[in-house]
Amino acid sequence: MRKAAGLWIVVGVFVAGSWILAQETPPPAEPKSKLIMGFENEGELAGIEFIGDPGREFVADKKYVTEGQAALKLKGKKGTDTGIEFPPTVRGKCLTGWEKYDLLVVDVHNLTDKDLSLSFRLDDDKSKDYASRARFAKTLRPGANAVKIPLKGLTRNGGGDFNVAGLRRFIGHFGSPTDDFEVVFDNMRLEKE
Ligand SMILES: [Ca+2]
Repeated sequence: MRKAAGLWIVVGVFVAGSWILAQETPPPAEPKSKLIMGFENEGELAGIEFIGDPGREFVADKKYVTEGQAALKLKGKKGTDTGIEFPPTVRGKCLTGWEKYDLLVVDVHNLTDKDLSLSFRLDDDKSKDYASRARFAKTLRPGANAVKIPLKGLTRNGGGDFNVAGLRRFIGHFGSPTDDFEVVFDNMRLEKE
């Protein structure tokens, strides 16, 4: 009887030791993907500015929703610069920690039957003019597009490294569209390759 009790004590110590070791394993690394904006409702868009006063509505159609329950449809006018601006005032909410990731990715569904040109402007803590900002442009084919902006090795328009850790402003816009257009945005996220 005493022998059996001793065995259980040994087993107990072993289990407890394993548990303690398990608790000491390092915390998991940064997740592979981090949501920046899910375009779910007006509350989530608080502080975000819209360039060109586009018509906008939330849509729940599964064809366009790639995250959560909703996506944001923007309706732009011919010849009117139209876009979404993440101003410096939202920095703590949306624009921090980007330097830990390789890509900014956003799903954009182009509802027209023509290509659309989507440009991005990024300002860091040293940006004062066009040369000291960064720019990235992407052609959207009709239908679904996953737009990817590389964050590693991003350079200023006038040369020199862009400081992603100091990101202050982020703008995605359609400059001088040749026709009225509609696009749906969803699942703006940071990703590791
Ligand atoms: Ca969503």
